[in-house]
Amino acid sequence: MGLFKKIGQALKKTKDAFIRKLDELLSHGELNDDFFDELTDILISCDVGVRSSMEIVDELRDECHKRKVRSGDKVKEVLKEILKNYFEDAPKIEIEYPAIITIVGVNGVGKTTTIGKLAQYFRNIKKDVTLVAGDTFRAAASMQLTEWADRTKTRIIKHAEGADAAAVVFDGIQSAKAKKTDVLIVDTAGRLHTKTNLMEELKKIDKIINREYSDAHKYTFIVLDSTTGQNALSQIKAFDEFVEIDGIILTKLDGTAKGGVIIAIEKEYKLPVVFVGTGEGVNDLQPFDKDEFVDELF
Ligand SMILES: Nc1nc2c(ncn2[C@@H]2O[C@H](COP(=O)(O)OP(=O)(O)O)[C@@H](O)[C@H]2O)c(=O)[nH]1
Ligand SMILES: [Mg+2]
Repeated sequence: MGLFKKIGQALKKTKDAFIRKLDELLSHGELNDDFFDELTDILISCDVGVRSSMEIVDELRDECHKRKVRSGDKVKEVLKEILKNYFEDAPKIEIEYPAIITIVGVNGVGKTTTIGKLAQYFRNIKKDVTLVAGDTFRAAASMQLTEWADRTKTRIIKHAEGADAAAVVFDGIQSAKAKKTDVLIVDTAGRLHTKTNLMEELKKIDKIINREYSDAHKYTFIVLDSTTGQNALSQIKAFDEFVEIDGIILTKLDGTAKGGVIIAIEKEYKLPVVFVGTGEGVNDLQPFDKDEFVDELF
C-alpha cells in the first residue's frame, strides 16, 4: 500500500467527522458570522485547539472577504491553503548520521512499538540500527523490545531488570561506535512528569549521550497518543522542562477523530511532527508530510 493511501486511511475518522460537519455547514449557504463561529466549533471538536481554531477562522474570514469568496468549494480551497501555511513555523528535521534518537513519553503512548517500527523504517532505507533497552523499570519492557529487535533483525543492547538506564545507554553507545551503527535508538521507561526521580533519570541519559557520543546527531522525540487529543499537549510542556524535545511522533492516528491535534501541536509548540503511527504493524509508521495531511483531510 502506498504511503499516501495509508495516511488517508489512518485519518479516516478525523476526516469523516470534519468533512461531514463542514459540508453540512456549507450547505446552509451564507458566509456570515454564524458560519465562521460554527466553523470554529467544528475545528475545536477535531482537537485543533481553541487558539489555533480561532486564528485559522479569523484568517479564513479575512481571505474570503478579500477574495470575495461565495461558493463552498472555494471556501474549502482557501481553508486548505491556510492550513498548509499554518505549519510553516515549526523547523523541519532531516535526520543526519550517525544519529542517536531518544524516545520519551508517558506510559502506553506507543514508545516501544514505535521504536520497532523505526528500526524497520531505517532498515528499509539501508541504515544500520542498534536498539537500547533503556526501559529497565519492567522486565516485560526489555522483552517487548527484544521481540521487535527479532522481528526487524536489529541488534539490541540490554541489561537486567532494575539496572541503571544510563548504564545501558553507555553500553549502547560503545557498541554503536564499535559497530559503526548509523542509528542508535534508545527506549526509555514511561514516566509522569510528577515523578521527579524518573525525570532526573532522563537528564542523566542525556548527559551520558552528550559526553560519550559527541560525534552523533542527537534527537529527542516525544511520543504522543493522538487519541488523547488536546491532553497530549500538556505532556510536551512537562517533558520539555527536563529534556530538550526536538520533535514529535504521533501514534494511533488510525484510531481517532482527533487528528486535528497535529495542527495545534505544530503551531503552539513550534515543534515538528516527525513521524505518525498509523497502526500496530511493523510498517505502520511514516514520515509526516503536512501537505499530504491537509490534502487528505478534505
Ligand atoms: N492502533 C495503533 N496502536 C498502536 C500504535 N502505536 C502503538 N500502539 C499500541 O499501543 C499499545 C502501547 O504501546 P507500547 O509501545 O507498549 O507503549 P509504551 O508504554 O509507550 O512503550 C500497544 O498495544 C501498541 O500496539 C499505532 O500507531 N496505532
Ligand atoms: Mg515501552
